[in-house]
Amino acid sequence: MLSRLRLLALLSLCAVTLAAQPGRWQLRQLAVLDQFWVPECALPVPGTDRVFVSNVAAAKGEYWTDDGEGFISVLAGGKMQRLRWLQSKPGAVLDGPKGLCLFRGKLYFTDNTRLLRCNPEDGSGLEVVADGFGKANDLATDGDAVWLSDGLQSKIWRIAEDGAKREIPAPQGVNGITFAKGRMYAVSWDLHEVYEVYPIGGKDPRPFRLADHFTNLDGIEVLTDGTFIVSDFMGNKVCAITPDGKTVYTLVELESPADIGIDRQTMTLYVPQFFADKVVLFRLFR
Ligand SMILES: [Ca+2]
Ligand SMILES: [Ca+2]
Repeated sequence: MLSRLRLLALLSLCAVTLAAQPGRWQLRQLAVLDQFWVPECALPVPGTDRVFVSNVAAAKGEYWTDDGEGFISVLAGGKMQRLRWLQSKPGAVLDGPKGLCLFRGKLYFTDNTRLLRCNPEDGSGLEVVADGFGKANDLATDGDAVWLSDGLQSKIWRIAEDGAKREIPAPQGVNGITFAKGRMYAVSWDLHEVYEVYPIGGKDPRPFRLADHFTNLDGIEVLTDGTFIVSDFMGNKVCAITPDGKTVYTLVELESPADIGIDRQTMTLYVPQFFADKVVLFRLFR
């Protein structure tokens, strides 16, 4: 019996050693936070230990319904600080908060067909920036404007501070979007592919040709070294893509990972688990 256990331990050690290839990023789980209600997106606030988490707060299949239920949580120091930091109330209704972004001192978030913003300190001054989207999903900023993906209309919009909109070519079923070193990237849910897209416009998205690796992509972030981190929601995994865009490797398998966020100072990866009502914290290392 003992020798069998020893053999098993040895085998699992071998598996870990084989998985850890030099130069590749790995994850170590730090914590699992619960209490959320259909969490979609985690946004670490640069230079602080605060993290915003959007909660769609919906019954099964009602994730895009204007149900008057939705809230934003705040984590601090890797723990829940306030579950319902911003919650829906008469006159300031939230229906299904999803993508989050900080831009010029305001917290922006998508909410079904709308783009909203408020004061990131206390949630005050909630207002509608733009409306009329199909399924407003992720947000990102290049420092000049807020960019929004619409998965239903398969569009990416640039939205200025005053709400003025401009559209650029986007892949069908566009979901996560992000900026890195002056370039813009997007993932498609429907086509399970990663793309470079062009903020200037006039140029079609350039696919990475990695669609065989994924099922339905949700979030995308880029590390300083150029490594892409993507969440495959229906594929139940978070993967890394080498900076050359050619090689995919799995970092962790977990249920329904949605729109991931990274604290680049501590290299903490936040993974909202949409169907599990949890957010898992990992340390990225290599
Ligand atoms: Ca809701
Ligand atoms: Ca995102």
